[in-house]
Parts: sequence; structure tokens; C-alpha cells
Amino acid sequence: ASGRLERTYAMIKPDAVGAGNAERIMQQIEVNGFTIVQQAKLQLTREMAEEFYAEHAGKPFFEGLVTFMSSGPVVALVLAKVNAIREWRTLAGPTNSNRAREEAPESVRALYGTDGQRNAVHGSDSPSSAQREIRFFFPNLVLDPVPDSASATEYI
Ligand code: DGI
Repeated sequence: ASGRLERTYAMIKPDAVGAGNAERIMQQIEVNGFTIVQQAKLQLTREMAEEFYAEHAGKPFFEGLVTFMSSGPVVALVLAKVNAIREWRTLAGPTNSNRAREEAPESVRALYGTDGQRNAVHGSDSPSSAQREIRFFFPNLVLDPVPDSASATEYI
């Protein structure tokens, strides 16, 4: 594989955890070549959800998003793979699960999501977001910098 080994932040949202799909989604993640580096089940407070999605504050869907994201447990994950950030966004699929079923029927959101809000999973959209989101959920995690050239098996 060419490209750079990366870490990204993934989250299984309350709809998918509540429906009993977290284990199936983690299997799909591993079958697609990601290493699950960290895993934690927790429930977000409203305040945590507001901070996590601060970039969307003021948008019409923000209150609904915060209510949904704090409505039940989530599974927080750190994933590693070559090009993990882009690869996990691709496996997750388009934001709206209905669009995902049309455009990417094998994606996680197509299989396990419902609509534009209840869409089963989150994925960081850039290296800076990945770093911020991993720190947000795993503040005590000490990770070595990813070397320029490494395979996921030799590293973690
Ligand atoms: O990175 P994504 O999760 O694919 O999308 P995003 O960062 O634009 O939005 C974050 C979440 O906010 C998304 O997973 C679901 C929710 N959201 C985004 N756009 C809409 C929305 N929810 C509703 N109801 N309507 C929207 O247009």
C-alpha cells in the first residue's frame, strides 16, 4: 500500500449502539484493514456534544444534533491504517444515510444509518480534526508520532 500510515477518530453514534450494531460495525472496520488502537464506550453530556460539534453551532440542525449525540452511549475509537482519515470517511459513506444507500450501498451509513442526522458513525475530516478529536476522547493517551514510513503491523 502506498501512502502514509495515519490515525483517525471514529465514533459509533447512539442510534447504532442502541440498535445493537456496534460489534458488527467494528467487524466491518477490521475486515477493511483498519487496526482498532483504542476503544471506549461512554455517554456524551450535552456540553461535550456542543464542544465536539462547535463548528456547527448556530446551524438549524445544531440543537437536534446535540440532543441526538447525548441521547445514549457511543463507542469512541482510534483507528490506524494507511490513509486512515480518507479511507474511514469512504467506508463510512456520505453524511446522509439515504444518499449513502444510493451512492455507496456497502458503506456503514448505508447499512446502519437512518437519515441525515441518525447516520450511525462519525469520522474525522482532516489530520488536525483527527488530532483534536482523539485528544478530546482520549486525553491521557500517549501516542508515538507516526513514522514517515511504517506498516500498520509494525506500528501498534
Ligand atoms: O462529517 P460528517 O459527519 O459527514 O458531516 P458534517 O461534519 O457536515 O456534520 C456533522 C453531523 O451533523 C452529521 O453527521 C449529521 C449532522 N448534520 C449535518 N448536516 C445536517 C445534519 N443534520 C441534519 N439534520 N441536517 C443537516 O443538513
